[in-house]
Amino acid sequence: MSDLVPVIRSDAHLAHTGLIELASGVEIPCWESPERVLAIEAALLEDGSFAFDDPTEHGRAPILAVHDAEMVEVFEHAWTDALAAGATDGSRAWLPDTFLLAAYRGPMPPSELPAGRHHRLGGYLFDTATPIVVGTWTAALAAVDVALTAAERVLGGASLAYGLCRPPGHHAARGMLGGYCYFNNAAIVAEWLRREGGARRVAILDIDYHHGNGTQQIFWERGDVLYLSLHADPARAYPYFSGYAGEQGAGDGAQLTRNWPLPARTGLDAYAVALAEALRMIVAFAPDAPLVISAGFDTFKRDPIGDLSLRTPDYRDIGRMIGGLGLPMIVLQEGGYAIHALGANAVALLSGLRGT
Ligand code: SP5
Ligand code: ZN
Repeated sequence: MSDLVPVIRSDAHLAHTGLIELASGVEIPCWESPERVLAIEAALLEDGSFAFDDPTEHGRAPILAVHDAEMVEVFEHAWTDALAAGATDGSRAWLPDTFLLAAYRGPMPPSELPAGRHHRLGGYLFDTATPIVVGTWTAALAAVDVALTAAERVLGGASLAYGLCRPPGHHAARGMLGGYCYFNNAAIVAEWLRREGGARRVAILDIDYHHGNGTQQIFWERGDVLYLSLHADPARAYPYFSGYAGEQGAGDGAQLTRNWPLPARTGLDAYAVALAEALRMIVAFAPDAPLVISAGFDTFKRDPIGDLSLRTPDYRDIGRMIGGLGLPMIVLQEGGYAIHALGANAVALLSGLRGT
């Protein structure tokens, strides 16, 4: 218990910074910023219970096990194609102006595609908050390596490891980017635990404020991966189109997806009731792999884009509840935008998880 908790982090994310996002049609600074990770690193360092390490490279295979190969290729080349076409001078992030919805084609068969992969990107993005700049691809690759290296630490014997991923991942689906997410770090780890880690059953617990639509979609029909998410009710909160209680998986995955949509201003008491239900489902599922935790601190009372009411000490209680399962844990950073409190919230959650 006095062992230092491994924290895997990388500087690659520093070159991923999008400048602006659109909120209700208004241009505002991106909430998802490099300062988020810097704040968490500073607090963990100050706390002294953590051992920092850089990730090792895992290549593309673990990404392609989860994501559509064409999406990956379009994402990789969107920035350089935009530059080559003169569509950007490089000073601002690239965002497509046109999005290919399923309804675009109607009865028409698939046709030709635009030459530039920056335009093709409109076939893979579901919102306007996922900008591409020169450092985005490298940062997204590094976030996957951060997550997989954290997973390796746990398979190697650590009871808990923290992957300080940035960009986050849980909104990225098999063939779709969005919600500040490019590669689904948690889904990639879960799939990697199955394929490379010898696991037969993997559970993912998502405690970000937002529904992890990407993770849910990827494992919707999977009998070997349990996906549980506590989040703001999508009837009022992003991503709006998934995360309702009736969504419970299908086929082999029937009953292996479960959502707890929460009302505004939910505090620890009601949160803990939902969490206890989720933990009981994890026990019943009996994973034979480390628990994968998608951890967001946008559930914090003062988060600028959230409306739940968790306070800093609550994260320690939540951590204690989850840690009480006695499973090894891979914690992956998702959202959280109250920069002044992110560090304390991360320290509180991780301390609770390790039982202190
Ligand atoms: C990883 C993650 O947390 N992604 C979240 C993406 C949310 N993007 C859209 C947010 C819309 C926020 N509306 C805020 C109203 C604030 N008063
Ligand atoms: Zn979030």
